[in-house]
Order: sequence, then structure tokens, then C-alpha cells
Amino acid sequence: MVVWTDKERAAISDIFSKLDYDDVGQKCLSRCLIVYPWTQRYFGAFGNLYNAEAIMNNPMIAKHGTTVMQSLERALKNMDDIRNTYAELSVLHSEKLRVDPGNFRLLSDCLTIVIAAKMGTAFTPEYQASLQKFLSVVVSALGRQYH
Ligand code: HNI
Repeated sequence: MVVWTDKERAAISDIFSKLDYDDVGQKCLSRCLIVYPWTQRYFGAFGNLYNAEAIMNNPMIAKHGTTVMQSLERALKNMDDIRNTYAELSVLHSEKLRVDPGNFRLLSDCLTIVIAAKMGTAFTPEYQASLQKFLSVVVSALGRQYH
């Protein structure tokens, strides 16, 4: 089981309390699809992903970005049991969507970059460490079905 210090819990809660899910979700998912173009293959039903501008203006991508952020909030609210919280989501991504689990890390790195850019100097190394730990647990839980 993952052990969280009070400082880590406080840092992660503080980061998420400052986030606008619609904005951050859209930015991190778009960034992932632009920087790692092979991730676009899973979103074939999302319409125009022709270039960076199209991706950034695609309303389905924006909406899905918000969905991902809301899902992360579930992990935040269940920090002591992220594994079970994401059990069904892991099955969905592996068995139905067939998303390569390496992509989870790529999206979480994009999220870190977007959050860092938003928070500026408030994103201290301690905050980054707490966020990376949280996202690593999320990535591991989502990948559980693949192990
Ligand atoms: Ni992901 C659907 C959460 C990473 C491709 N994804 C979901 C849903 C949630 C979700 C929630 C909606 C489930 C439902 O409808 O019941 N995805 C997450 C989270 C992460 C993640 C928390 C990582 C932090 N997903 C990824 C990655 C990819 C991905 C990295 C591909 C590169 N996800 C999908 C696709 C769908 C999806 C594709 C279905 C979208 C749709 O609406 O058709």
C-alpha cells in the first residue's frame, strides 16, 4: 500500500484545488496528442485532429480532457485506495480501448507540464515530487489490468 505523508496530501490537495478542470484537461490532452502523435489513433471517433490547431480547437478533445480531470479527482478523493478506485477503468483501457499502457505516463507528464506552467514559482520541487508520486500511483493503477 502507498503511504502518504501529511505534507504530500496537503500539496496534492492544494494543487488540485487551484485547477480549472476544463482548461487544464483540454491543455494536457491536446498536448499529449500533439507531442506524441501516435496517441491520436485511439481518438479516431473524435473528428478533426489534423494538426495542432485542430486538436486544440476540437470540442470533443476538450470535453474528454475534463472527463480525465474528473477521474483524477476520484483518485484524489480515494488516495488510500487508488488501485480499486481505478479497477474498472483499467479493464476498460486494456480490454476495450486497448490503450498501450506506456501512454498513461505520457499523458501524466503532459499534465505535470501544464500544471507547472500554470503555477509558476508556486510549483516547488516538493510540490512536483508529491504530484509525480500521485500520478505514478494513478498510472500504476490504470496499468494494473495489463500486468
Ligand atoms: Ni482514458 C476514456 C480516464 C489516459 C484513451 N479515460 C476514459 C474515461 C475516463 C478516462 C474516466 C471515460 C470512461 C467511461 O466512459 O466510462 N484516461 C483516464 C485517465 C487517464 C487516461 C485518468 C490517465 C491519467 N486514456 C488515457 C490515455 C489514452 C486514453 C493515455 C490514449 C492515449 N480514454 C481513452 C479513450 C477513451 C477513454 C480512447 C474513450 C473515449 C470516448 O469517449 O470514446
